[in-house]
Amino acid sequence: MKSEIIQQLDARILLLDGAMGTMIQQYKLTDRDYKGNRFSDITIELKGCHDILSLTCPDIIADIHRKYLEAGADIITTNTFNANTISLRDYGLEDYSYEINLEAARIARREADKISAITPSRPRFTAGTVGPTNKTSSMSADIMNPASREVTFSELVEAYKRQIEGLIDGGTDIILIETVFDTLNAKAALYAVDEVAECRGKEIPVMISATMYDSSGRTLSGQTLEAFYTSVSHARLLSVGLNCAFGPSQLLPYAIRLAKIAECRVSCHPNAGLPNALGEYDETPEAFAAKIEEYLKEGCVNIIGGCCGTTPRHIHEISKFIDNYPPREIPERDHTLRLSNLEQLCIAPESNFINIGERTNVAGSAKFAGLIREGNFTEAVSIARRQIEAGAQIIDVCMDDSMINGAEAMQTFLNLIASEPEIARVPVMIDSSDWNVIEAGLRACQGKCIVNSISLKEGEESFLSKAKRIRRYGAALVVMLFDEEGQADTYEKKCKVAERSYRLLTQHGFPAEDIIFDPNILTIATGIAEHDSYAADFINALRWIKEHLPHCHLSGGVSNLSFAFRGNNHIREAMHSVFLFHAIAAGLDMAIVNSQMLRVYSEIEPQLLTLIEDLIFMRRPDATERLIEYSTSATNDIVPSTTDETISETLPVEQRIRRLLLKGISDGLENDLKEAQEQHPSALKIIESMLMPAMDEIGILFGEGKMFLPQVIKSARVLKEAISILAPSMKATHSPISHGKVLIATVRGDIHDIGKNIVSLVVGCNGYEVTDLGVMAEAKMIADKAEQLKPIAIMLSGLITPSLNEMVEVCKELERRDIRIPVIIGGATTTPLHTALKIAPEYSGVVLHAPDASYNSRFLARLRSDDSQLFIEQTKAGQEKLRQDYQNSLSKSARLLSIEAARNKSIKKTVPSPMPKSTERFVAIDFDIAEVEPFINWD
Ligand code: THG
Repeated sequence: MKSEIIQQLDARILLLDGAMGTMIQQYKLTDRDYKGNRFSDITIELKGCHDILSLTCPDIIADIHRKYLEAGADIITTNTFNANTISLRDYGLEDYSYEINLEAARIARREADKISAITPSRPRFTAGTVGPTNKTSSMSADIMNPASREVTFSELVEAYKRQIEGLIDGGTDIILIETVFDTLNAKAALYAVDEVAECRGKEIPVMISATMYDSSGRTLSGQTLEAFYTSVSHARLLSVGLNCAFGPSQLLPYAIRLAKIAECRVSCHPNAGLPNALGEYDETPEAFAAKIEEYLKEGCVNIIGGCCGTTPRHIHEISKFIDNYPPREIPERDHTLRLSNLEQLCIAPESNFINIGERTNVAGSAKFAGLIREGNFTEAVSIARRQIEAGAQIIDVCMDDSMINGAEAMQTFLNLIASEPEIARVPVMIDSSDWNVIEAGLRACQGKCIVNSISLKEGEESFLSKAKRIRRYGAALVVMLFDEEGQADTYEKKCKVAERSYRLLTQHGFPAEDIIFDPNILTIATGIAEHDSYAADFINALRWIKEHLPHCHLSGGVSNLSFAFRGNNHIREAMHSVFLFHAIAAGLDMAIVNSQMLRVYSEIEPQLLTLIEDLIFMRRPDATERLIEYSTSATNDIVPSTTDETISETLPVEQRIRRLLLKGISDGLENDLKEAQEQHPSALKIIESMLMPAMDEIGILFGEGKMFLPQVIKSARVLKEAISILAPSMKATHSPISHGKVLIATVRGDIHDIGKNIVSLVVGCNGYEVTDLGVMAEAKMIADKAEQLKPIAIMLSGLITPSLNEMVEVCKELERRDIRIPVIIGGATTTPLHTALKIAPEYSGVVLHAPDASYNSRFLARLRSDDSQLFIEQTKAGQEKLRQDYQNSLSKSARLLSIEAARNKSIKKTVPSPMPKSTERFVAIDFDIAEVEPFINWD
């Protein structure tokens, strides 16, 4: 049976009330009124402590609720924003938290019930307001000590529990966790709700609502909107939303963004504009309501209302049209594994392989262990940074060591990295076999982490109770394949334990996509015959799990594999790359690796490759001996590992540059480029004939899974460096005349800028004044700049698939502002078809697609020329034809499909592919290549 509130939300958009504070101020209450008789002997001033009024002036609070209900509010919010022990302590009133919440909930309940009785078809609801408190748990208030916190997660949970118990006991229908500026505080509130719900034996519907701080679109604690949603999405939310912040117009783009991703209902209750110099809100009820109507037109909300500065008149204006619009529909769940820290990381079936940095592990790195033991956290933090620079997309943090207080070290380390934006960007994997250390870690992260790990080692009860706690903290988890009898070391046992773990977890409501199985990568080539099958068993188990346990994910700790070759990094790196190559093909989604130490699969000497594959796939009984023999033979000494590689000077300069790029090494780059410039005076020729072909090769290797992201990142960094070395001589050869301005940016959500930078350089050399907005440029920022500069063209760049959508958003924003400047689209995932089908229709100006970097200068020349109008018309006509052809092909294939379906009676269901090879892998790197590739016709 659906609850009454769900039935109502299914049917219509619900109207939330407006501000409590603004209304209270109108009563011009004195300190005496606030204190009433009951608190008259308190010496400290209570004026301004609105929450106490529920005890001392209940009639006024009831009066305000009634006014909002009469204005048409469906949900009224209790007067309890600061009624938690932490905020009340400022007034010495912390002991009254429960009572204040209880009474406030009762007042709201009475008023709502009175009106519901009059309008039974329109039942009214009460939401217990839970504010953020006046302290933050994820940032330090002490500049000198970034690891300190003025409030801890556990203190917040206690405070919130008291408040929520009062609200629930007072009969509140919903808990509204609002004005979230620190997601860790909010997660503590969600944790408290869960505990109270369990204790009271009932479900508590929760609305959660964040506030954005500035136009960067982040919360005060630095999270993007997507990262915020991911961090709280574990709670079975009634709604997620936004409130307070700037006025309704400025909040709308964020509400639209949230509506796209939220798998629950969406709410929004903005301020009545921004406060003026006197701290008052000027937005009139009519003007406010007109802006709110935009939300309803966009179809992006299920609950709407007002925050600071709004009054019953504002709410009444909205009530006039609210029923004309249908509520937003909730999208289907897509089973993507979403993680977060300051940013979001999505792991979908078609995603690239994710690498997790292993170096911040006291058990896996003597250096890191030494630093933690001696308390040198500054250096320890820089190890995390270096891994991320080398391409780690998650970091594994482990403090399990007999000489270290694990829980303390975990907390300190995580607190410290939380204040390093470059590190806190990526999600954390909390690696410990000690439950206390895991909890200490979970209490220190505002993002959605991965717990590494739990298993059936101690039986089902302990396994499930840990999983339940982990869920309450909002994390995903790694399940190691162990059971009561020990480690699953054969293929059959791995499959059996995985299936049992999966069944237990999913039956208890744990989402399958948040389960990451680790089938144990064990050491091979130990000389013990039973160990020979470990690698093959792992790989086969991956395939079985992917096929039989829907939506779960797969991981492993790769460096374990090669312990037998400790001290010989060359062999170890090669083993890891070969193993990963095959494991990824079998379905491995992520792995704990040393991101700085991965070799390129195709660069492994053929002889060594054969020896390793013999070993992994047990192709010969003497595989171990042969590899050992190889590793100790003299010939092998001349091939150094990636860590200390130098490149032979005997190779021709093109070859040397190619190898530097391929291996991501910049030592000697400058000299080699100098030498190349002696042979080819044109810097451009060097880019064309040496750098681009090498990047092309990297793109292909990456596409084939023979290179991993960290390696590609290293190569990209060397390419960048090469370009910056060549740039001065390119600029010098060009005249300083200006052909006009252009604006260029990598769009929001995307940080890739190699292609963009090269285009920027090339276009600059062609005599245009380039304004480069860098990466992650918001639509608003691009439009603002375009209005200000009035450039000849706006160039949008993006590497990843989500950038395609973002480009559409940018064009919509330009359209909204009546800008008509030509837009040029470029980047790997972009195509002429997508441009014609999805982007161009949103914009009245022309949208050009540049298949590679050389097109940009050509387009600009055409746009400046006398026949520019013709060029624009031809482009638009070409795009219209593309759209037509596409429509025709669609209807053709639809017909074919229906014939096929009739023949087969049913269309085959798609099974999860055991080979999660994405086209994005190809495309991703192709972009940089495509964009930087042919500079033909350039000068
Ligand atoms: N599965 C899961 N978690 C794991 C593992 C796993 N966590 C720990 C471990 N295994 C993965 N991490 C490492 C880290 C380092 C090394 C191996 C695995 C390693 N270190 C070098 C050595 O010991 O020779 C470097 C030593 C040094 O620099 O001091 O190999 O399987 N879920």
